[in-house]
Amino acid sequence: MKTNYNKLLVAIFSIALFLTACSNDDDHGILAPEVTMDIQDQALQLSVGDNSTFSASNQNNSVYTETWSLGDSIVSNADTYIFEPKNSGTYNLSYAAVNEAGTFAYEYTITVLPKLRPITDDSKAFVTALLDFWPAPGQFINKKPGNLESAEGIIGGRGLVSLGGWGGSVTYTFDHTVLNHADKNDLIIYGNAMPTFSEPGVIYVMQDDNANGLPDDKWYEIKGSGHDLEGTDRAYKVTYYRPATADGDVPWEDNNGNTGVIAKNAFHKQAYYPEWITEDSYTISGTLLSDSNIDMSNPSYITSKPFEYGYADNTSGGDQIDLADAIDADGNPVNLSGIDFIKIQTGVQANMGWLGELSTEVTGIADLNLID
Ligand SMILES: [Ca+2]
Ligand SMILES: [Ca+2]
Ligand SMILES: [Ca+2]
Ligand SMILES: [Ca+2]
Repeated sequence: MKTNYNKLLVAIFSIALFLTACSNDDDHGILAPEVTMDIQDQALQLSVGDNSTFSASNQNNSVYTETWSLGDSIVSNADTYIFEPKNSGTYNLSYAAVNEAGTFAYEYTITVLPKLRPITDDSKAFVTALLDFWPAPGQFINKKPGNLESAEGIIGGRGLVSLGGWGGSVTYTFDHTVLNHADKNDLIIYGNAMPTFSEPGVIYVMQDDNANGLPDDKWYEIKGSGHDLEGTDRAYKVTYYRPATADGDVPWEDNNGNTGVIAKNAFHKQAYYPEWITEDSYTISGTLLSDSNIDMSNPSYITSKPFEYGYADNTSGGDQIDLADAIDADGNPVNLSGIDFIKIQTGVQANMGWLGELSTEVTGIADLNLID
């Protein structure tokens, strides 16, 4: 009897010990994270230049590891994170508090809008500053209308600048953000095209997405009607070489191995290779447009019919451009609220005999909605 009683005591003690061990294994005294977020709204909107402070508060003195992630990147392991977006876009910010006993998680979707420069009573319709003039060689280069003075001549109004052969470009800014109005054209680019003589220039636009006033953001091409034509190539490159003498033709080679020259003609005797470029060659990249509209079958009456829409120096009277036609590098449409910078680049590569090389001219660039 005594023995049985001792066995029972041992059994009871063992069970008690087992239960104690079990309960210790269960939590070690650990509490699952109980957290509240000071910003509860999970869909937020900010503008570039704004910042927002996110905080998580521990509600039960539990001990845990905290992680703030922006997309796939961990951005903080503290209880607070200051979000200062440098670019517009949609951001996913997530917070997690984790320990052995559990996880607390919270997610935000933050829409960051670009900072638009407003139109004021003083805003000018026409571009207000030249940012870059980088022509290709050509018959008008190194004199009017193909010099720096010509490029500056369309600031604030009308003038005339020629960009030289394929790839030559000029870049300007406005004193305000040119808005992309829904279902409306937004820009007008004046040139000197005639009904049977267009010299289409590709148009690129940029939003000052990081709001620093510099054109260091992304260029988007305006998709014109020549985009899908045979011969259009969005990854084209040409290298121009300084000729041995100033009166020589300017040789070029493209990234497909083709070679040619910007040929001298009798009307323009100056050097065609830009004199201010100190290197003996330079390479330009951009979009090459199809030359299928050019008809040289009658050498004394060479014609270059316009594309339907979407280019500079294309139709007489000025080319209206819809910012809704902007596409990214992959050809996908982009939804721009407005643009701050514009670049125009000679788009067709053609030697038109006695007329010389095809070269885009620009005589004015304006916000269509500020033109009376
Ligand atoms: Ca528009
Ligand atoms: Ca910028
Ligand atoms: Ca021209
Ligand atoms: Ca022209």
